[in-house]
Amino acid sequence: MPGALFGLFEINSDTGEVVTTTTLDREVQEVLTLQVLVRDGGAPALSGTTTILCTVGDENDHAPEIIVPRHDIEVLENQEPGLDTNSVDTHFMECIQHLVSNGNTDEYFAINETSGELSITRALDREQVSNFTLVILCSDLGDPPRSSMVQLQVRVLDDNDHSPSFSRLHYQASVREDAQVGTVVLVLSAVDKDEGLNGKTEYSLADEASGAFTIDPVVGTLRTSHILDREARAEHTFKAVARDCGVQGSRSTTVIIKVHVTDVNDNDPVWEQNPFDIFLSPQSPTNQMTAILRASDPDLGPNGTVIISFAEPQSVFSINEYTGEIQLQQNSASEYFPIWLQLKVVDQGFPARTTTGLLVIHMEGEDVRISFSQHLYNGIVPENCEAGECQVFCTLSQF
Ligand SMILES: [Ca+2]
Ligand SMILES: [Ca+2]
Ligand SMILES: [Ca+2]
Ligand SMILES: [Ca+2]
Repeated sequence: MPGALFGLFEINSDTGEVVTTTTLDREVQEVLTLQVLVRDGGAPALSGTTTILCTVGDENDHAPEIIVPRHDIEVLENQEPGLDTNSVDTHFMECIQHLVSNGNTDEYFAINETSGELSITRALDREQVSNFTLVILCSDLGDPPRSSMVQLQVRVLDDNDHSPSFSRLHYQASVREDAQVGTVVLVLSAVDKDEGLNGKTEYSLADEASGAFTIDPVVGTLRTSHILDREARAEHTFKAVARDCGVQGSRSTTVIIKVHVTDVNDNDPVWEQNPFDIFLSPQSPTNQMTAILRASDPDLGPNGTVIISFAEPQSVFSINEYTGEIQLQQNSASEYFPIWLQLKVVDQGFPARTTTGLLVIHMEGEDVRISFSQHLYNGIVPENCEAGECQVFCTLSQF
């Protein structure tokens, strides 16, 4: 009979079979009420009515709908497990089961099967895994079961849990003592695995009281900051510090640096005594040591090894070039005393440096007289010097 549901059903007028003419939706109307009229063929026709209650059976035709507050989640690393990271809030969640179906690297996450509450199973380590793409599967228990999926991006926020790490346990380097100011001695490198400022390293020096070295705070280049002097200090030991820029408390690492200053031949040999006087008597024996000349050189190795000799070859005296021993070689009766002999001492550096000296040999009973202590005096007088302003001193000796 005509009604609200007219058109949804039709009836076979011979057999009385009622069939649907369209698809029914339980979620629109669960119970349908039909009025059916039956009439015979007599005259007058007799009729009757009846009511059919048609219940639309449930079919699991809706997948669960998932609503999440946000798809991007941020979690700080090193947080204790049990702290909720987020809840997957669901709708139409009758008998819904939740499951992390994908992206759960190393099983860092767990989801409450019924409530959908997502949590971490242990502390996250950003330096190990910094991002997760979790796929959450929500299923109902219908027949057949239906499910929906949602994708969550989890970004692990950095905690400053790493100190800068130098590439070596300690550093050693050598630098020439005549290196120009600013010479690169070493380039330090420290790595900090953290992110952003937590991983940004700055370098500085500690216990470097001499001020001979500086370090570039950004790139770690260690340079000389003034002229070095091996003879004053042959080795410098100090520390370098790499500190991160963590805002919530920085972390640092210290490393020992040893810098060896290598020698340069920058010192002339020095006589222990100059001029050097020897006093002979007519009985002085030949071929025996009469005196020892000494000279030293503060440089290292060959640069500081000295060889002593006469400036000009001469026959009356000999000199051992290594020990400085002077010997009378022949009878000196015919000589005029005192005798002045130019000496030289040469180091073994390259190039070698030379210092001259004077040996004065006296004979017992020689005339006492006043003489200049040196044969040759060197003086430097600046140009444009006013008269009487510049002086050169010559010393006299009395014998
Ligand atoms: Ca750090
Ligand atoms: Ca970290
Ligand atoms: Ca020297
Ligand atoms: Ca030197």
